Amino acid sequence: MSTRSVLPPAGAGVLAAVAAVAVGHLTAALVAPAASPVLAVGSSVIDATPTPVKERAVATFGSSDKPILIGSVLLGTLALAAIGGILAARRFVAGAVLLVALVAASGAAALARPAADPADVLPAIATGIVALGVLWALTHGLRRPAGARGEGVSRRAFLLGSGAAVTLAAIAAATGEALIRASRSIADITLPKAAEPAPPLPDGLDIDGLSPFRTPNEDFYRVDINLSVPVVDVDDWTLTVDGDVDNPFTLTWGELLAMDMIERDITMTCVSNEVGGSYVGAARWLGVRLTDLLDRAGVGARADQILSTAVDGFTISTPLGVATDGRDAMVAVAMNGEPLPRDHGFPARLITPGLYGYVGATKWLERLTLTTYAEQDAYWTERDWAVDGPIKISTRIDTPRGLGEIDAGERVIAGVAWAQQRGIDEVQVRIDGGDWRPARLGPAAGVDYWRQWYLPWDASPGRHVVEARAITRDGEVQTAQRTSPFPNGSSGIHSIVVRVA
Ligand SMILES: Nc1nc2c(c(=O)[nH]1)N[C@H]1C(S)=C(S)[C@@H](COP(=O)(O)O)O[C@H]1N2
Ligand SMILES: [Mo]
Repeated sequence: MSTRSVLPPAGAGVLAAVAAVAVGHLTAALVAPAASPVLAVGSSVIDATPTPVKERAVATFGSSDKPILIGSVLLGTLALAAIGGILAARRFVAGAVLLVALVAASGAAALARPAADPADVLPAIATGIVALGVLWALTHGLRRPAGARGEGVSRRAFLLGSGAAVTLAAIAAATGEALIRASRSIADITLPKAAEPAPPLPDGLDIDGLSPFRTPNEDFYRVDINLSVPVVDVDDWTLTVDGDVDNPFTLTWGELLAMDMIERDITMTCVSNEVGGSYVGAARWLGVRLTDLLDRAGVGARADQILSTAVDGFTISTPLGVATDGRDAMVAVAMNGEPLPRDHGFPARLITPGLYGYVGATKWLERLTLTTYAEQDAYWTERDWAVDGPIKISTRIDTPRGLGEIDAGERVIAGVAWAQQRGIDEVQVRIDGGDWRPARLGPAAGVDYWRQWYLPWDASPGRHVVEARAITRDGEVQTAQRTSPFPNGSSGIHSIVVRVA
């Protein structure tokens, strides 16, 4: 075989490997970054390397030991893939077997990692499919039809195919890398201990169909204007407090984490939540008390709002007087014991108990500017939403489901009620317009947290109207009044119709 006839197939093998490794990297970014083919092989090389050799390598290469290792694995792979390409040009199966063996090695390496799970083999599978597909296309698939002038793959088809493979590789690798960088920074975070921990959350009621007392992060409602969630690397992130302050300052992620942390159980709600709706969730938040940050900056006399800005430029304004009236407003970094999920504002967000999210819960926070309403508008206030959004007293019937059908007999009506900053003192239930009867309450976890409730019900066949309302600790009885969700939140008696068979 001449050099000329060897080079294109060798190149085909290399391109197949590059595209495949890139797609494997992207797949790994989605399942388990460490299962990325080259990284997985690299890690098992590290694991298999005797400690003295490792130490030698570190001594020789210093902190570039990892890039050098990864580079060597990649070069070795490409060399073998080139041989695979040459073999494949003669007999496709021969080359394919070599590539599959390489891919299998990466899959085995991924699965051999401590804490590996079966899904970690997916990057290897994706790698294998792309490797074989590109190899086939460049060595056989693009061949001229039998009988056409010339033979083999035309130069033009080969170049087009190669271009496509390189483009695929570049896009997949870049996307995968961006995802991994961000997810790695979340996984690596060690949360500080709270200087002011919350008491243990009491065991809530465990009733079929009733919201759990604490909403798991993955079930927490998400409301924002973002099509794609900002991906923030904490190494590039800072929090600035500026505007009408004596000492504007900027904190790095590490500096923020070094501040005293408070831990609080707070129920959040969206102003767009309709009576009975699902835009409400209850979580344990860990963060820096907002007033600690403001005191450090020294707020000037003119400011009447805190304008907070997210990394994507979105803004929220929070009334300064409300945020600093003694409630536990904070810049939160953790939710239910984990760093904030990206959907919920990683790495830091504002939480203002008692205010709807649009005026107090800025996600992906990066700046707090002390200013005035006269001077500056935020995203929603510009759109004429109320500047102050205190959460209204609310009750929701979780079970039975509205418009649902249940069997007659001993049933339970159950739900949640919240009136942040005020607390729930009583929940009452009324069936078919009869008397309001007190429901039994679940445990309390402070005025900012919702309360579960339930009432046993001997359900008779037929169609029934079930209503629930709450009474706050300061004696306000929820009324049937139902205001429009915009601009300042709906409140009203949750009323459902149930068919009992
Ligand atoms: N950066 C940013 N923060 C935001 C929003 C947004 O669109 N962008 N939406 C707000 C609204 S309207 C609500 S109700 C809460 C919702 O927070 P969650 O998605 O974590 O439940 O976030 C608030 N913070
Ligand atoms: Mo909201």
